Formats: sequence, structure tokens, C-alpha cells
Amino acid sequence: MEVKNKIILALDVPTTRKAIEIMDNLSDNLNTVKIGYPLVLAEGLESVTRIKEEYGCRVICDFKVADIPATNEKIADATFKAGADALIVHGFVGEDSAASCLETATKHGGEIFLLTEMSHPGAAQFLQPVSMDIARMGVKMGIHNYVGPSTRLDRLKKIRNIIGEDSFLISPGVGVQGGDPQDTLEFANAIIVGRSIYLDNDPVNALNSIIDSIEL
Ligand code: 3DU
Repeated sequence: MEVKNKIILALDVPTTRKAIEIMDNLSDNLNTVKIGYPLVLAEGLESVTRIKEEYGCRVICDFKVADIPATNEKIADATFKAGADALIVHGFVGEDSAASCLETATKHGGEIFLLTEMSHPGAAQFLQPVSMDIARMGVKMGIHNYVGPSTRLDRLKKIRNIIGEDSFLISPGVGVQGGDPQDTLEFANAIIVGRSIYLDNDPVNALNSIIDSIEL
């Protein structure tokens, strides 16, 4: 997977119209976006279809899927039918639940990203003690793509060591949450950035500044 400029834009905006306005200005420098609940709950999965069609970019749906296998299958099926290329899936619910998403993704020619450890302070409370085991489970399952935190680089490094150099690791938490783009890219293949770009008065300049600050 080749992520242009190693940046995935998190499109956590309230309307498809706003997402389009942002993408009209930024799409030359991006080929991958992440769409999650903020946009899809407001505008429906149609927003995923629309962004995909309009820009031809890769769309990763961040639904942090964490249900029983039968329900995960339905969630994954609807997501890929809407045009998503990949789906972010929680690992803590166990192998059967993640496998259900993986099988459904494969059926649609799509991919999943296994979420290991999250980037916010609360991740230390329950998730952190099991996050390396989640990464190990992913390796055992043959999962290629992972999500890990840019806010704790010591942990991101450990995740990278577990999943190996050939796996694809993307990392949120850059910018507003405190993570540094270049430092994160020492361990991650691409960074996920949202508010530092779409909340800036000049999103084009914000994106360009991040691109200038990293080694491509
Ligand atoms: O903090 P930002 O605005 O740059 O957005 C980060 C995005 O990544 C946002 O969509 C959030 O829901 C997602 N994310 C995390 O921030 C942390 C995780 O561990 C997983 C996903």
C-alpha cells in the first residue's frame, strides 16, 4: 500500500459538503483518507461512496469494529459494499471477531487494519496491558495492516518489532494529540492526521507544512 506523502487525512467533519470542500483543496497531495463515525453517522455510508467516487482515493473506514463475529460480518459487508477499501477493527474482542472482518474484507477484495493500542491517555487504563498480545494475535492470523499510537513511541516501536518490517503500520495521534510526524514515521509507514489539518485556517498550508517536515 502506497500512501502519498505518508499522510492519511482523518475526515472527521460533520457533513459530506465540508469533506468535499476540504478534499477539493487537498486531494492533489493525498491518496488515502480515513472516514469514521462523525461523518458516517451524520451523512450515512453514502459519504464514503461519494468521497471514493469523487476523488478515487483509498478510503479506510474507521469503525473500530468490536462486536460478535456475526454482527461484525454485517458491519464489514455494508462498509465494503459502500466502497471502502479497508476497515479498522478492534483486536481486544478476540480472534473470532477479527477473523469475521478479515474474511468479509477478503470476500470483497478489501483489507482490514487491526487496532492494537490507542493513542489517548485512557488507552493506558484497559487496552495497554493487552495491546502487544493483540499485535501477536494479528501476526498469528496473517493480518498485514495495523494501527498503533504516535503518542507513545516506545510502544509503537514494540508493536513494530512484533508485527515485523513487512507489515503496514499506520499511526494516529500526530499533531493535536501531541505526536510528532517525523518521529512517528521512524516506526510507522504512514501517519493519520485530522484536526491539525482540517481545523487550520489554511488546511493547504497545514498539510504542506507537515509534508515539508517529514522525510519522504
Ligand atoms: O487527533 P486527530 O484530529 O488528528 O485525529 C485522529 C484520528 O484518528 C481520529 O479520527 C481518531 O478517531 C482516530 N484515532 C485515534 O486518534 C487514536 C486511535 O488509537 C485510533 C484512531
